[in-house]
Amino acid sequence: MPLSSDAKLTPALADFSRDVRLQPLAPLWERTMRMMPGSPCVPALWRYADTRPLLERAAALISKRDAERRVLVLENPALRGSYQVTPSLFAGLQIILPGEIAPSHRHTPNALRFIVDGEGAYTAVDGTRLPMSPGDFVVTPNWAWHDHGNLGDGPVVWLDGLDTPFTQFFGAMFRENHPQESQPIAHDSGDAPTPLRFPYTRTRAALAELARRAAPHPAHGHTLRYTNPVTGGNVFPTMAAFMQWLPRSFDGRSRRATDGAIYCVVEGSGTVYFDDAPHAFEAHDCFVIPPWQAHRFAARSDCVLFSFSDRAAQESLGFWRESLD
Ligand code: 1HN
Repeated sequence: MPLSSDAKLTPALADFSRDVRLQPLAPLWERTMRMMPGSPCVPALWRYADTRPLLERAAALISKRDAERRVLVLENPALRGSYQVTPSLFAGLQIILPGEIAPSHRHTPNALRFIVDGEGAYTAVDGTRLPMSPGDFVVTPNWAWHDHGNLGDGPVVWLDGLDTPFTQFFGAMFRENHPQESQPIAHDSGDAPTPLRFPYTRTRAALAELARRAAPHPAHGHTLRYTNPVTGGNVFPTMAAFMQWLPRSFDGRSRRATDGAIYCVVEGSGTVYFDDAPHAFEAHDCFVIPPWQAHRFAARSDCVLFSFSDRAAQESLGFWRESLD
């Protein structure tokens, strides 16, 4: 029983502690939990070379109708059984085959999709059909009806990011099915601008423009944050999303930040070091950088990296901090 002061564990104090705990009370001075940054979750990397064959097996074995959403959850190795990639976020890889429909529903968690591989899928969000191509980023705000389909001729894989742990934390998890499998479509966005869809062609052009105008940041290269075009703020109240470019041969400084982030490699290959442990990455690989985990990037070729994190929530709560080591 550690004591934070000079107090000695006398028989009287032990008696007192026992009496206190007979009621729903605890003496704060006996706590063992230290107040320090970081979380129980650990770094991890999921190679597409490993996840793609498993997604294909899932597609062969489980119908979209049975699964509702055919998702392999990126579960943090230190949080097995939780369906969480960090203590505040969910991430998963979803596969949809040609002709399949993922039926319409809505829920209180916010969701994002980042398209990894394959052409021809769409997601419908609150009456708008949004086409999805690799590198596109799509926003599904909380309580918006959403269903997915694949009008192409091959499988499509995307990364789902949700703030379900927030909703669970608050005891505010609600979901319901739409009466129809696919919600009625009022607009087909096609390539028209919508605040819900960020096409890769535009993001990539903006990154190239940024790289022409400014020197790379010593730790994170050239970074863009996705913003809501109406508010100018983050795309969700909880989650922030980013696209970053590491120039070829980039050798970044070590950094840590309090947001836990999930990365998806869009283009290129390189290495992320967690403390000093190297994890090589290729296009379509995903990895998680836990809160307050020291990490640095090295790029073998030009690398484009998508990421999302709980930084939006942390910033609005006044919690977010970053340090260059
Ligand atoms: C969900 O609704 C989707 O709509 C994907 O595609 C993943 C993970 C947890 C809860 C709901 C989707 C999800 C999810």
